[in-house]
Amino acid sequence: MKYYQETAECMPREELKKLQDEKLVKQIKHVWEHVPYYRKKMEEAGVTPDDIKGTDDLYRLPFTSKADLRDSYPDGLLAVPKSECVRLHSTSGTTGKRVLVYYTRNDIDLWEDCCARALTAAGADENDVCQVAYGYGLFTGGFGLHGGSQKLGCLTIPMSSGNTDRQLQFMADLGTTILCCTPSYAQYLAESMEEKGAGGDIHLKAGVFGAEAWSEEMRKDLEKRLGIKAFDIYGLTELSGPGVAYECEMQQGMHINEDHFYAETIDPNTLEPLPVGREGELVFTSLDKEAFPIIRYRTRDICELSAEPCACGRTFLKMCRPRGRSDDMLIIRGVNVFPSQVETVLLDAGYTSNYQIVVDRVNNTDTFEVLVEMTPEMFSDSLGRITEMEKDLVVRLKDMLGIQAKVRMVTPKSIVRSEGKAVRVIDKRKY
Ligand code: DLL
Repeated sequence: MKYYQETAECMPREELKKLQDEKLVKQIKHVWEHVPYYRKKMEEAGVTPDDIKGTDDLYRLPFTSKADLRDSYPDGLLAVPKSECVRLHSTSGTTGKRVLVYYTRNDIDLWEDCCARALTAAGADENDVCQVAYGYGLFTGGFGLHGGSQKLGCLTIPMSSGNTDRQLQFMADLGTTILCCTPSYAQYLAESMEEKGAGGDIHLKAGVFGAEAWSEEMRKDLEKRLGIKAFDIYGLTELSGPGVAYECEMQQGMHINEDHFYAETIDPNTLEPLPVGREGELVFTSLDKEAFPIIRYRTRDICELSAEPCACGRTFLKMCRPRGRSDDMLIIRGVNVFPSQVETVLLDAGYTSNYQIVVDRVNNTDTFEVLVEMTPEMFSDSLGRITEMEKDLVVRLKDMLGIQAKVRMVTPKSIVRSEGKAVRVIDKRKY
């Protein structure tokens, strides 16, 4: 546990607060002096750096939204000369213009430190072989975990995502002990491993899975099928990437790297800060980023924070698994539906997380269909039972969501597998 003891993770909370206050004061001065966009927003809100003495004054600062970041494309929020930057990553841009995020050498160091902490919390050390099967490239997953793993001294295998046969081959031949990828890709790897009967040659001990919402039921499923302990890791490009928060061996929420990121939850409608323990939208402020500092960034992720002391000894606040993004939330016939709720129902009923939600609007009414893939065993003894299975799921989904879904069983392997973030929702409605 050498790495973990050398970091701020177990700092007494009063000391941590002092550190956060000091860092915040500096960070605000930094953006005021170097990012005209932030300075203008602060001036409009009637705030100057002198008003910010610590995190208790944070509520006075304006929020930053994804739209602010997009408007500043390609480098409007850059706080240092480009010559001091050594890396760039970007969001996927599926819902609009990409957001470009820049890093100085220190920013990379800070980020890798966060990821090294996450791997340590999952039980990794220099004796481990860590296979990084998140995508490498503009996406932050691959490079983030890669840097953390290398910093920790693990033998790091930069596999990137895809080429599933080679992933399994390397796990067996190189004795991989830690697997890092999205939970949906882990599920695909587990499925392929079972099909090939390769389980006997693979000796994983832990998985560090994140980048998308996944449920407790999916954790249990992955742990059983891969013979591992599965740990959650959270992060977003705008803050640097993975490692903003991570699970420890207690597996009861993710510790936030609070010496680098200050977390708040707000009511997404009134924008008022909420007390710790109340569910709301997560908002983050970076405390020591150089190239791309970010102030009160609205993540759209809905979750709650917890100050319960953790048996692992870490003093950092924890966040629960995000229920999903507020912009992933579907409103179907006036009811809020998170894909993660559908997943929970399916896994509880013995299905896998290979499903797809299709929403449309016919005659001014929303239609809500869930395509559920049968496992090969279910398929072989499903003769005459399909209607029964569908009816059972309709009842279970109604219990969970409060609305009626149409359920359609589909044959094994008919839902496209994902090597990165899974696409679970097809919303055909025209707004
Ligand atoms: O997904 C960074 C990352 C890479 C995190 C690898 C963990 C592991 P983005 O592509 O910018 O960055 O997407 C960020 O993904 O706002 C959440 O909605 C979602 N997300 C990330 N981690 C989790 C998680 C990376 N553990 C967005 N659980 C975030 C649920 C997650 N959602």
